[in-house]
Amino acid sequence: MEKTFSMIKPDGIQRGLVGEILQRFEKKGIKIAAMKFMMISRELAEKHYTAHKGKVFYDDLIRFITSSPVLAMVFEGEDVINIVRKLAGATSPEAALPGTVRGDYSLDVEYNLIHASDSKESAEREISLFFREEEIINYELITAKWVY
Ligand code: RTP
Ligand code: MG
Repeated sequence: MEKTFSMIKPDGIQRGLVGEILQRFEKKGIKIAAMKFMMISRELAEKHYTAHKGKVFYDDLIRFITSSPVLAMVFEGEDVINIVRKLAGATSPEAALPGTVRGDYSLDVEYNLIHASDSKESAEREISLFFREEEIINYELITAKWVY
């Protein structure tokens, strides 16, 4: 089973979309392995978005992600990295398809509600940035045998 890092961004919290977004992942059958409601420090934001340092949107992105709480999460499942990216939707609002979180609820390339790791390497890096090992819960999801 694969793990991925995902996060409901400040706009998702402020717009009251936490339940709506989480429900999509739960209904899909994806297992929640960890969850933390938190403020992101500037230091953590810079580490998380290090790949974007120097881009025109970088300063705005750091300001946005540290402006209000986020819900950081670890999801677990088969091919879950790709699947969570698909459910999140494309970055730009005109490309994000209906049925995805961004396609259904976002009109902005920056305020796009959700983050999802884009590769196995990113997932491992981001999980370890946000969670200590003991915060990732290893348990049996009894519905799993009906999902897989
Ligand atoms: P994420 O990392 O948050 O899952 O989003 P992503 O892979 O779809 O997009 P990425 O290229 O990694 O960009 C990270 C986040 O930066 C903001 N952004 N703003 N103003 C802009 O042109 C712009 N481009 C990207 C978005 O919040 C994006 O999710
Ligand atoms: Mg990204």
